[in-house]
Amino acid sequence: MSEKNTLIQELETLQAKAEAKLASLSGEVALAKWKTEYLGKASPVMQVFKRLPEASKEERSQIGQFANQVKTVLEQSFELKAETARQATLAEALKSEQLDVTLPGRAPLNGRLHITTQTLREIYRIFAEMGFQIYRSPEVESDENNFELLNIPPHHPARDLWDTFFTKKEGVLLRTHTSPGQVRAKREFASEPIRVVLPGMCYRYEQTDASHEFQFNQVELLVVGKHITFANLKGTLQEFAERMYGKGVRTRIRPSYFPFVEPGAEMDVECFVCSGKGCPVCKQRGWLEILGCGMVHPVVLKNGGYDPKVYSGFAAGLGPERISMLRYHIDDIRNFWANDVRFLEQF
Ligand code: FA5
Repeated sequence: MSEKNTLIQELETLQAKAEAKLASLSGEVALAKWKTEYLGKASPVMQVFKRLPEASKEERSQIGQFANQVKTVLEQSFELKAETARQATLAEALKSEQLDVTLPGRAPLNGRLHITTQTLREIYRIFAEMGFQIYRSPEVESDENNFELLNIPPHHPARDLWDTFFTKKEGVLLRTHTSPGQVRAKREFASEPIRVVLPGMCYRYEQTDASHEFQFNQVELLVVGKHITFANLKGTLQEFAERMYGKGVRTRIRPSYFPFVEPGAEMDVECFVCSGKGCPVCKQRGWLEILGCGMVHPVVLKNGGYDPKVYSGFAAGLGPERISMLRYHIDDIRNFWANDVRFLEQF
C-alpha cells in the first residue's frame, strides 16, 4: 500500500473514532479534553502534517487536503457539540435558579428614633425657642449632689421621696432625678444668669405600675437671674404645655413639697383616658402629673454660688415618658423600655 493510502486510511479511522467518542460525551470538561486529544498540537491529525515529507511530491497535496478536510469536519462537529452542551447548561441553570421577576419586592425595614428621643427633641425645640440651652450632667452621681446640696441632709425624711439605687462605693448612686445637674450648672456659671434644660435618664428602686418605671427620663429646667418670679415659672410652663399639646389644653398647678424649692408645686394635665372622670391610669384623680417645680430654695442657690439676696430662680423636672403618654394616649409606661417592636414601630 502506498504512503498516501496508508495515511488516508489512518485519517478515516481516526475521524470515525473521534466522531464516535464525541457523540458519547457530555459536559464541558469532557469536551475540552476531547478537543486537546483530537485537535490539539499533539493530536494524530496534526501529526499527519508533520509526516507529509514522508510521502511523494504528488501524494503530498492530496494527503494534505484530506487531512485538512478531516480537521475541518472534526472542528465543526466539535463546535456543534459544544454549542449543544452550552445550551443544555443554560437550560439547567434557568430551571434551577428560577427567578420570578413578577413577585412583589420586599420592603426594606426602616429604623426610627425611639419615641422618647422624639419627645425629648420636641421638648428641646420648644425650650430652645424660649432661649434655653442644653446642659448635660452625669447619671452616676454623688450623694452630695443628688441630695445634700439640694437641701436634703442624710437621715432627712425627705429622702423617702426617692427610692434610690446605691452603688457599692460609699456616697455614689444612680441619680434619682436630674436636679443634681442644677448644682453643677450653677457652680459652673455663678454668678452669670442661667437658662438651661438638663435632660437624661434617672433611676429609682420603684414598684413599677402603669405610670412608674424604675428607669425613666427627666428634663430639668433651670433659670437663675435677678428678679425671676413665680409668674415667670408659671408662664413658661403654660407656654410649654400649649406648644406641646396644643392651645386649650387643660392644666393645673397645685402646691407640693420638694426640699430644694420654696414654694414648690406640681403641674398636671387632664387625663386623656377618662377626660378627667377618673380611671386606673390617673389613679382616679382625673389628672396626670407631668412635672414638679418651684422657686429655687435660698440654701440651694447659695450652695451653687449665687447670693439669694441678689439672685432668684425657678426650676422644674419634667417626665418625657409621661408627656408622650398624654400625647399619644399610651396607657402603660412599661411599654417604653420593654423593647417590643410592635409598640415602638407605631411612633
Ligand atoms: C422630682 O424628681 C424633682 N426633682 C422635680 C423638681 C425639679 C421639682 C425641680 C422642683 C424643682 P418627682 O419625683 O415628682 O420630682 O418627678 C418629676 C417627674 O418625673 C414626674 O412628674 C414624672 O413626670 C417623672 N417621674 C417621676 N417618677 C417616675 C417614674 N417612676 N416613672 C416615670 N416617670 C417618673
